[in-house]
Amino acid sequence: MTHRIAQRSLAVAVLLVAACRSTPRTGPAAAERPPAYAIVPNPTTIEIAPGRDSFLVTPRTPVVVDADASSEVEAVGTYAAQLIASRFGATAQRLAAGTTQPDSSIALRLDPTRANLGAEGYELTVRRTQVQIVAAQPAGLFYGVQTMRQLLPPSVEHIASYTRRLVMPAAHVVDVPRFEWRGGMLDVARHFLPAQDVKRFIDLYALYKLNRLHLHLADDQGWRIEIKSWPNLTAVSGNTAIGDAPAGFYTQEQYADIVAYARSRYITVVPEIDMPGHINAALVAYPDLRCNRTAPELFTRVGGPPNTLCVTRDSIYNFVSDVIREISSAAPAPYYHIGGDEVAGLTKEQYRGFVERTQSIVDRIGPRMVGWGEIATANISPRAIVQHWNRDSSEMHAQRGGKLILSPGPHAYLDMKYDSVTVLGLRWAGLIDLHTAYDWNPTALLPGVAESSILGLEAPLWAETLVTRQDYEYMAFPRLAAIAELAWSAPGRTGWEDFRRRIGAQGARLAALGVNFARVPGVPWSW
Ligand code: TNX
Repeated sequence: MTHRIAQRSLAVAVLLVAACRSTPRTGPAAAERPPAYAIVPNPTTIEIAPGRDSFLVTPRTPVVVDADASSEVEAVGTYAAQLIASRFGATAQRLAAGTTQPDSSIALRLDPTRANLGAEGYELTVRRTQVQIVAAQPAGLFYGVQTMRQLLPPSVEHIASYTRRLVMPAAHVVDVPRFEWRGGMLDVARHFLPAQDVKRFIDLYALYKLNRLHLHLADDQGWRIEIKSWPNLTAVSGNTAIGDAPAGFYTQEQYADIVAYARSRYITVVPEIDMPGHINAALVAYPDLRCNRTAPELFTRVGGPPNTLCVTRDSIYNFVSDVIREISSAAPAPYYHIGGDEVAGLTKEQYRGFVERTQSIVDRIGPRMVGWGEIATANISPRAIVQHWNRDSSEMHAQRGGKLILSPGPHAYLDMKYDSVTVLGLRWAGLIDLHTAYDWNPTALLPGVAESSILGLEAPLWAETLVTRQDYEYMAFPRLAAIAELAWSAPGRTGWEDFRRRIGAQGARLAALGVNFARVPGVPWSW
């Protein structure tokens, strides 16, 4: 009886399959498939030849570096070894002096004479017998490893798969970035991300060759970094957030650890304490920073009150300089972001006076000052960097010979909703689907601003509506990869139709990494 039913259903199944096979393609189009190999950001040149000349990676494939390699090169090799060896504790192997690269190994080698590769470029060659990554500087080796990673199947992302054998197609890639500043920003002030979640973002930034992590460490709703000389900042405001969500702050040691982790992935952390507005959390903790010396109400909603530092009172500059000094000495950083956006309640003169006086403090301490577009109205030095975000005054900074970071709200704001039914996010800068995030031209954005004034691009992720790491990931991916490609790839190497297919191939990799990316429509996602 059972046997007969089974036989009959087998017959039905065979008929069904036959019917499907012979049906002409009048129904829904066959599912579009992403390309088998696709690198994001798109390299400057890439040739791939899958087939007989593929290189086989097993858990025993060694990553080798030259006998006299620096410890930094060795560290990149160890990073690569752990990626491909599917075990923790794997390390790069130093070749014995005078020996050549063994067969079936992956070699990382610095060649300072390859000046055309710049500080971050690399050449990757995959043959059946060997893999080689060559760069002029260690950062280039690191990016070569990221490209090699994307040539391997998504299962490489599963750390512990001890039996795997991964096939890497023969390939030749020569690749250099377009822009020096390829950034993302995390708002950990409106809601808080614990250090381990920030590190996870750092790892994901590295996958797409981003090299700046801007941390928005304080705003109206919370203060997220320990300042030893002003302990109430975190004692009072370290644990507040929008909607009274659970929050926290980083001790200086934790912050230094994040900065060091980022550095190991060739990412520079850019700390921001937003001033003189967006500062309510500090005013609650220290009412004397306000002109009327009375504590404002704690603010834990979306938006913000117009309260500012009392910029005309000399003593607030002790606060400003203590904060900048402590953050800069907790972890030395080449940049310091002063915020400076959306200041209501000050005259133009008061605002400009604050920016100029704060600039002299930052200059004295050492890092290069960064600020939102509005700061360009002050008399700042061309060494400062202005971050364009809205209809602001960034162009003025280009005119004085200064550099800009482009974060245009209508394209690069990862907190905007994808479409009208996206639950998370805001919509003041418009709905930003993947196409809108990708299909814009950085050099045509601001009239009168030449490419030479553009230091690079950055995608801010504001977090008014984001609570969990999964929320942050949903808004960041895949749009962050779109901005990363515009920042890395030369104009002739970008194009929506091609990107749309290549990002589809990233789906299975992001899924293997457990990233809660938005499966946006119109992309042939791989699973
Ligand atoms: C504007 S961008 C802000 C932020 C908000 C964001 C929300 C900028 C410099 N200021 O304070 O979080 O919009 O999209």
